[in-house]
Amino acid sequence: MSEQNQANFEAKIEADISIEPKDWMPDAYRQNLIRQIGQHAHSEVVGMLPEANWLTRAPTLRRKAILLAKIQDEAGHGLYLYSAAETLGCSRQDIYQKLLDEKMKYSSIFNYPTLSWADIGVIGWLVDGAAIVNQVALCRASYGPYARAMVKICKEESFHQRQGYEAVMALAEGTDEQKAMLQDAINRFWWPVLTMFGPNDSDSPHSAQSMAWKIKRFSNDELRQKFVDNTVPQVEALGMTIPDPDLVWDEELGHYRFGEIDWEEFYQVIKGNGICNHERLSAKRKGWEDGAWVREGAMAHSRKQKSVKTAA
Ligand code: FAQ
Repeated sequence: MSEQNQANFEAKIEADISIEPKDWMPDAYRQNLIRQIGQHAHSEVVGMLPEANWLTRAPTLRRKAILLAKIQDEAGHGLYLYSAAETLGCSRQDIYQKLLDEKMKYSSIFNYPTLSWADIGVIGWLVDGAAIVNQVALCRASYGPYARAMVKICKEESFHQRQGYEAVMALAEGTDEQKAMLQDAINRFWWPVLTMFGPNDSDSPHSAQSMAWKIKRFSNDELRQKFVDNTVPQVEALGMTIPDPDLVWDEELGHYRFGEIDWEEFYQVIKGNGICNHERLSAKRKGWEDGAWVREGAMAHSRKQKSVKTAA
């Protein structure tokens, strides 16, 4: 039976037929998805914090309304992804607790501070921009609920990316101080954004299996290269520069070649030693504790609804 199950599963993967929650799947496939989707969900909700830092200081009411809506969208992405993870049999509370206990990761990028208003435009443009490059590929992930969640998320992320670019365009066309503020934000975010795609393929323990299972359709390095190729012309169009002296267009390759990423910094950040790791997790722990009464109220309401239904 188990051999037959394995063979059916492999045949579906081979034929690009999505795996659905009630289908048989190898436990390692299930656990790998819980890991990736869970970390992805955590990234969405931790990612709300750096942007929230500027909500009360947005330069105009219009910018504030846009930022508020964007942050709300990220919460929604977290919800879709926690729901997708739950279809694999894990509990949302359990994986969220693992985030709070530092047993599950979230994207390294959100451990960098947002020091100026330009950082908010740069997050929309570059961070959401990198997220889309990665996530468009995930719309074809072999696990149905993950792939379907990604379709809606990608639509919203691409709107976020455009609003980010519109915000940085305003700075690029502004005063010398605004231009300098934008350049400084690009200088600080460029390298950390490149690490969003994960370690180089040769150092990525999960990639080979995830690609064989068609969870990942492209490798970390392939997606990183795609992002660089897409983004360099956008930086140039703004009249800004990229903080990489080794960046060069390679006519033969048809790609930009870029300098060495500081992987030591990346591993320090994902180990918990980044600039804002402590602050981000403290904020999430406080949110969890402060929100206890809401959860209790919601559970009491749902218990009451059930008992009314049973009585009727
Ligand atoms: N940060 O073997 P691999 C967003 C970990 S959403 C932290 O290559 P994999 C939207 C990795 O988990 C951004 N950890 O792993 C937004 C693994 O650790 P583990 C999030 C990282 O899974 C915008 C270990 O290193 N997007 O930004 C990172 O095959 C604005 C070995 O790595 C997603 O999560 C990292 N950068 O490939 C929200 C997309 N990179 O589990 C708010 C879905 C690697 O063994 C505001 N995820 N690690 O302890 C993926 O596509 C993949 O999980 C990768 C990593 C590509 C991130």
